Amino acid sequence: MSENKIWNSTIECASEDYKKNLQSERLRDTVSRIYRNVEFYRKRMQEAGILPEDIKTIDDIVKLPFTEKTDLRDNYPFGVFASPMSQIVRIHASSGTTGKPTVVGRTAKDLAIWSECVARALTMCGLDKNDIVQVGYGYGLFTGGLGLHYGVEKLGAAVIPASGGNTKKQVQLIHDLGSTALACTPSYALYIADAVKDAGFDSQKDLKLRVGIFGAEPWTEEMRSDIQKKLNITAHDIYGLSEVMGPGVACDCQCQNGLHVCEDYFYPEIVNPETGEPLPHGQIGELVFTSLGVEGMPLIRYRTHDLCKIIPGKCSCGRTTIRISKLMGRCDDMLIIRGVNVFPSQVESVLLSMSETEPHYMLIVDRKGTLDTLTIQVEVQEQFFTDDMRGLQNLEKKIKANIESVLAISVNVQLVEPKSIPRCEGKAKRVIDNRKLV
Ligand code: DLL
Repeated sequence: MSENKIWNSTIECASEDYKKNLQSERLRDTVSRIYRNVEFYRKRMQEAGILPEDIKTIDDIVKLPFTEKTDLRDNYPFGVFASPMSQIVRIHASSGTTGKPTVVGRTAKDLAIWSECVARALTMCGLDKNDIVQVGYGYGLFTGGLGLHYGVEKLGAAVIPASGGNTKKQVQLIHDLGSTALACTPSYALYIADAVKDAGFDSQKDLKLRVGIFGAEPWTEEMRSDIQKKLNITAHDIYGLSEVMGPGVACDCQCQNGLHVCEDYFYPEIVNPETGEPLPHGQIGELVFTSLGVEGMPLIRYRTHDLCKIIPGKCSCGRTTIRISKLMGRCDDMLIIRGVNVFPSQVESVLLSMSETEPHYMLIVDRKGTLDTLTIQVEVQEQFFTDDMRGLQNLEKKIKANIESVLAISVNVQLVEPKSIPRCEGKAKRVIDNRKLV
């Protein structure tokens, strides 16, 4: 295993005592800041009968109430800001698929924290100031582009602010400018890998790419192997959410065994998604974050709705920061079909384990009478999509059997032509749930 450097070993390799003291001090400051400056939080704490003085150490965090995305929407746009507008220097917003967007505000200090966290992440990925990092995340209200951008500059590497889209141009830039790293969503990385092939390039011989920094959507280990093979790179997983900061809250190191959390700024907990009860390390549940040291919009016990577990034990890279497992999807991504829990990632794993299929798929859920049906559209590899109807029927049966054995419900499989499922330049859309329209 290659020896990657560590960006900030004082923090990333700190002892438990050091971390706990720092987290406790920052939690006390954060709680008194929001109590003073944010009416929403003051009311919430009063309702729960808690005063800032009740929070003495990080272990007291469980006394504090949760914050939900709906709380941010109810206080739209600036109601949970803890700094006056004169100190806010950046505003981002998440795409409001259901109604109003969620708006976040950052001070200059917050932006410095963000760049620090992304620089740590990029160092985990084995990058340094000699690298050329092409950022293919969208620039704009979405935090992906600008978040990565300033982290690359902080690292001292060269950033190519390509933004999302214009895929042919992305390939040309990777080739002509010798980009050594690509940051984008994993689904877009696959799209780019196809475009590299279509442009007649061999990723091993013609490109200098060696690292991928992929996140913003769930992806499986099988997808990671596929991208690594197709682009001849090491693919890293970067996690974050705009409400809490943006990309860089956590990232995996060369061990690719869990994502190290910047826990000096974002304290993670895992709770039972139904009851909110804290769960012990090693158990899967909903990830919850509390900001520590953030000024503009600190969040207290923010329910991410993302599912994962905390990985117990130390990582062999030398960092002592807590690790979360690869994200398993969102509580609200989970489809319940005829009473059975189904995650799109389960289908992705099956498709990637088969040589005839592509990892491009769409889950379509319908309700016929009282019965839910799940149809999975699957792209077949070019060489298998022939006029041989019998061959295609057999392949369809094989895919259906493989998926049914994993999901434990019956499904319809529809083979579709190569490249017919819409590609995404940002986050992929994998589910159409027509039941919601009924
Ligand atoms: O997606 C921030 C980001 C940008 C992260 C670029 C990584 C890279 P939002 O648009 O607010 O922010 O979406 C946050 O995306 O709650 C997860 O459900 C999902 N997500 C983000 N990273 C990962 C990941 C950005 N590595 C939501 N694996 C989160 C799985 C992820 N899901």
